[in-house]
Amino acid sequence: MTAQNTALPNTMQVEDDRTGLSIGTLRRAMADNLFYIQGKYPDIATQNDYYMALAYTVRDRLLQRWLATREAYDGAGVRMVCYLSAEFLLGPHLGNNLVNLNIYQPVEKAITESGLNLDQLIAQEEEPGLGNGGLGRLAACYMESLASLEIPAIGYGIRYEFGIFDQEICDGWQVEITDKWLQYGNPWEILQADSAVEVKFGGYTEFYTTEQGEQRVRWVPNYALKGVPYDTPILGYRVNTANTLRLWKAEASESFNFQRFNQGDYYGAVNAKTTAENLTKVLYPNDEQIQGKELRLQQQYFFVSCSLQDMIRIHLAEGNRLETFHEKFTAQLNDTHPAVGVAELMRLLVDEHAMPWDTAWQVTQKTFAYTNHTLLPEALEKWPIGLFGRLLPRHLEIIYEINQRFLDQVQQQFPDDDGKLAALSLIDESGERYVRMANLASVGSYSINGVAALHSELVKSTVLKDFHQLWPQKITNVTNGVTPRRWLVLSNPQLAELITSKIGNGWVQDLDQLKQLEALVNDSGFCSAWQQVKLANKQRLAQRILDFTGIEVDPTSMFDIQVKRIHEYKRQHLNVLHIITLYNRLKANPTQTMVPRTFVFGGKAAPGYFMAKLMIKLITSVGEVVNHDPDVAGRLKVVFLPDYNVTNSQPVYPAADLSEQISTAGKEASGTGNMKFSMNGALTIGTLDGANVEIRDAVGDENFFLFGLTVEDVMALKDQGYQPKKYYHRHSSLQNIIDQLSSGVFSQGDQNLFRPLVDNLLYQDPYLLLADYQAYVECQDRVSQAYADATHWTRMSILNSARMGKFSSDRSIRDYAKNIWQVKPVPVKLKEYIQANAGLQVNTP
Ligand code: 26Q
Repeated sequence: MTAQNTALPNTMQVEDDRTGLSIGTLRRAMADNLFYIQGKYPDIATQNDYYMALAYTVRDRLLQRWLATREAYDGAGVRMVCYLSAEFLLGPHLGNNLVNLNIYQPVEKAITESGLNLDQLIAQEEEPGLGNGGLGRLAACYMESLASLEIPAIGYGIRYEFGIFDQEICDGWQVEITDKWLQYGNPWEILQADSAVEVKFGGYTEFYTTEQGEQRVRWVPNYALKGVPYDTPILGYRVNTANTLRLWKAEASESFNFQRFNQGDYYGAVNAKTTAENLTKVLYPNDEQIQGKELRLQQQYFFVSCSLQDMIRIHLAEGNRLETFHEKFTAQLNDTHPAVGVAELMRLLVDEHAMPWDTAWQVTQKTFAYTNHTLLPEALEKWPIGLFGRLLPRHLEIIYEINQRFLDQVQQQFPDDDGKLAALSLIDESGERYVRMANLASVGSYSINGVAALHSELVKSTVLKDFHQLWPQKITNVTNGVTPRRWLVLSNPQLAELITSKIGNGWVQDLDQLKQLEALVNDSGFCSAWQQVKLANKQRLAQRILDFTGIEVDPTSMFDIQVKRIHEYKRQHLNVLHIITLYNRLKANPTQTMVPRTFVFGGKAAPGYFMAKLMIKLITSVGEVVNHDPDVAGRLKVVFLPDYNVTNSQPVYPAADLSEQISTAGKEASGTGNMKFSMNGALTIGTLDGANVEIRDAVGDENFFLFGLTVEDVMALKDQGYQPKKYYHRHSSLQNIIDQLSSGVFSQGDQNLFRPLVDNLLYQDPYLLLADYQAYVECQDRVSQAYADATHWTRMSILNSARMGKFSSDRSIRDYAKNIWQVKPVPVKLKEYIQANAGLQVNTP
């Protein structure tokens, strides 16, 4: 038995009937919960009933830690991190909580002894898909690391009734299905009806004079909603810290709309309720068509206003003055989605708490910090002034006021530089007028960061160039990271055990310790154990592929995997060009030797993003041809795994040999999947983009397959006038592929199906696929050669894992804590449940 397997958890300081962690106590708790919560005897219980019983059993243990955590923070008087994010892509809770509570093995034993299967129960959980992709998943990793590092933190977001859509593949096309994650109930959340707040919308503003004779502004809104918080405890790894994720649900505000009731308009009042609840109904997909959607701005303002009101309430309840607000809270803006918070905090302080403007502005600027996740100009958020002013009239005034004072200051520093003023202004006045959310976030924050070294440099030199010149200290870098608890211990238990058997389990909390594996790369026993784990993981994924798609794949072939949102800049279609290249080689010479490969794709396309959906059809269509061609003889398989989400991704990373990170240089801010692959021993084929640059630095050039244009090359090529057609004429194999796509070779003779894609490549190719094609194929040939030498490949695989310490989200959070937030850990002691409940008393909320 390895250290990780020890049955007695080290957090178990207290054993009692309600919260104990021994097998006997856990079994009894499960039986009780099946009876008292699900209302079932074992003989009629379903798998889902057992899942729920287990989930509540685990939740009881979380709650004990969660309450202890709140008590520890109450008196501590320390600064708390508030992570404001429109998305938290948590993934399923059960397995992760078992790992972090250190009761995975005892629970597995208890479940097995009861004749059940833990994996099956874990698979019952519907994941909360409250995010689109990287940004939302990053928020989830950060919440886990904050708790693991015992840092006082609260995550604030939206409790969407429908998360990211489920994806089905029909006839090779994506079909979107509503995500009904709440339909069987959510055992991990706790409604906190007492802490509901009111949020106002619309209407107008007016001046009034106070009794003291001061002129003030009053916002007379059109309607108001109620924000109701649902809390989910986020437990750290083997600590007692369980922080809070507080997600807001919109409901009708009875108090505001009471006139309706008084007038007897019962149906009108009920109607208002349905309208109100629409606000948090659905997560918006990260779509090109989204610009200017009113409901999206309502969502953003709603959750930010709820959260800031909540923070102010906590602050005042602890007997503090609002002048010290920033000493007790720092609010991290996860991209610009919560940036309206800058104006909202000003409004709350100035209008509702009568603070002088200058003081309020100082507090505000010392409260917020902003993380930028994108350089794509089309992805920078801006709101038409008309829409903004109709929904948030007072906030628009406040933004104008902030802008005026800010630009006055700029003008003093850079007299007569109208270009600079126009670039820095919070208002885009180049055509139709817009509020620029990145500028609002930048002006209102004490720190701005990018998410990888290269990205942060590009933020300084492109999107926020003028801000960087104005405030050279303000923009910094915090390279993203991922939590090794979910992405190694939970997803790849066999590899985790192998590692722990050699170096102990300290690496789970201190990922740099994986370095010790370097000493083992020449240990043949260790290398073959490493290979066996990889093979077993590939066999498991092969089985899932068969179950999900009906396609049989060879677990000994190279698993070449690209999983991420489907987007032109991520270039899944470049990967396809390579697949067709190999296919054509086999067609030309069926007897040639070739390293067998299984190409796996997964990812969702935004419902309104036509080209991305066509890319999915391209992948599945090429698969149809390649997978069934007798000349290929099974040496190439192409698979599209439907419904890529956190749950479905967990078996993918451990099974990868090759990780595809092939975005056009300068377009992928960081990437985080790249880190998950490498940690699990996959080698990367990638461009010098996002965190790939740092991953390559860490693992060594010789353990990374680099290809393609650099950011500078891309800029130079575009400057000189890029002509994709030239590359088409230059490389006959490329020409051949493009012609095959046009002539219907992969679309059953349909010459129109892929025309939009082909025309885009030939005449625009904004992401430079054709320019990078040759280098990519040559690099892939080097990959195949390397793979043929299994011993060498295994060494490179081990070195990738061994050198990934930097990419733990613990390191990212330590960077934020030290360089940005200035916060320190607060350890939490457990209290005995019985003792904590010795007497009952009634408190006012
Ligand atoms: C915006 C307006 C309206 C509706 C939706 C959106 C929206 C939603 C989500 C815009 C963007 C997103 C998500 C962006 C995202 O995931 N970015 C990724 O962030 C990761 C974490 O930093 C990086 O690793 C990726 O490189 C970056 O693409």
